[in-house]
Amino acid sequence: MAMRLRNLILVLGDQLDGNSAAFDGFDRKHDAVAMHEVRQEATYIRQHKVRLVLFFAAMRHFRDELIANGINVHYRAISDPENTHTFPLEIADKVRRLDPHKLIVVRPGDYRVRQSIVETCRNLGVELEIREDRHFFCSPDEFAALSEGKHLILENFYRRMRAKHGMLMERGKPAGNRWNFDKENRRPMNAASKKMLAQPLSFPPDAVTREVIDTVDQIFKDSPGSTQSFDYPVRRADALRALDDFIAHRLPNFGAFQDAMTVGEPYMYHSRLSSSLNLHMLHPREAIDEAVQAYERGHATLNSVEGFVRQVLGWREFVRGIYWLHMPGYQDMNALQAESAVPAFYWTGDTDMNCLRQAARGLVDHAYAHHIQRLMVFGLFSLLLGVVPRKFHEWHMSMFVDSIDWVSLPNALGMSQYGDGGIMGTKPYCASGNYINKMSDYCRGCRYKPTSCPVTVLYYNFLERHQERFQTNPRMLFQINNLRRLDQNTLLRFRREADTIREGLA
Ligand code: DLZ
Ligand code: SF4
Repeated sequence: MAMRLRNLILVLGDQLDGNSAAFDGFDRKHDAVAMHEVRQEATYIRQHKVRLVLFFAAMRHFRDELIANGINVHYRAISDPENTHTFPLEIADKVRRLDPHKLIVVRPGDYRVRQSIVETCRNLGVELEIREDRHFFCSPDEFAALSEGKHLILENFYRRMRAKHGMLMERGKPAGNRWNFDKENRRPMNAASKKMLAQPLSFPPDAVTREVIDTVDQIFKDSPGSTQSFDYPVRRADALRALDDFIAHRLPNFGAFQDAMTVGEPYMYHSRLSSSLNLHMLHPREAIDEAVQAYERGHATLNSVEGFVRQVLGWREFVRGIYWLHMPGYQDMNALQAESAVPAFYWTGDTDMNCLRQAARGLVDHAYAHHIQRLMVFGLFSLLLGVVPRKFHEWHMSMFVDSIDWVSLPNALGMSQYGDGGIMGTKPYCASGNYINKMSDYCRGCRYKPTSCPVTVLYYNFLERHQERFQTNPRMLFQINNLRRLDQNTLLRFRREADTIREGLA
């Protein structure tokens, strides 16, 4: 009689870490791993081809590493004719064939997926153990405890994380005696700094990835984007090389130019590590440790290193905490009662507004835009236009190589669209075209002027539409007062122009 399997470890596409809690106590003789490429995950929202290639290629490389380590992997490829293409049916098939005592999974990064696995195991009558994810510094329980009875804000959370984990701390105090170097991190690019830019290391596809590219081009030919310039890391060894490359060549200028944007440069001084981190090929501790060492040996300044640590140890952990604290209600929040759809040019870049065209071009080519393009170009325009926050999040999930529900929802719906009414941030990130003009060279190549372009028109219209709500918010007072200085004719003109812009984009 065949022996029953002891534990079947389910590894999801964003859990590619051989040291994850899923493998604690793993016994090669009695346990096995199951991984599934399924159409359900590729089509529940349409997805950029680069994103699909990244997930499938990284999953296959991880599978190969596990097999090389003597681990028994039951892998279902997307092109397998027997593929049922959903997690529930694939799990049911494995449970029927392998008859495991128990299924083990690390907490999925998507509430929807977690619910589906819980329900599937309940229906099948198989025991399920969900293990906490060691990839993160702060567990959902710890975050909930920190939030108990108060509105936890990023700055306080971040300081706690720094102190608790001893990151950039010197004798109990923050390095440099300051927690925050944001003021030094707002330099716009100029010709000289543009010349210094070093492009991130490129990882040309190997045979495994090339096969995935062919499959994606065949099966998902109607998906957005193109696979042509795919060059993301898909193996842990490459993710580590990408980290070294960032530390050596871009971290030193990361801080100063953190908020800058410039024509034709999708990456600038940003790390381009988010896809490797979010698929768990890289641990955030590795990234933070290397950055801190770069500061300690004098290779990078404190404002750069602190800015990077703030993103990884502060912001990234904070958004995940917010996600698990507020799901499932969070995804439908729409505090400003926005009603518009995502503009069609968000998928193509086909617009005469240069800021949006530049950001969308990088997106169509690489499934990537850096943080400030996401927040202050795409996010800003959607906020001002009044796009339904969940729709904006779904577009962000579709088009970005690094988006997983836990990270996209609080960033897109919450921080950028103010859909949560102030849980993530105390004020909406709204600004006029003048902000984009200050932080980029986009306006120079635009047919509009920043003082009267659609961004500015929609900005004043946004303030006017929501002034009652924001006039009591001290952080918005300056902007509301500026609005009130405009004469009635100008306001009326902006109102009419805003209506015309909305109609044109509907
Ligand atoms: C994004 C994605 C895609 C495109 N495909 C798969 C897949 O085929 N199999 C899989 O296990 N995961 C995939 N993912 C990631 C999931 O959509 C989702 O983000 C994770 O399961 C959450 O932990
Ligand atoms: Fe964007 Fe306005 Fe500047 Fe044109 S002028 S690039 S629309 S901010």
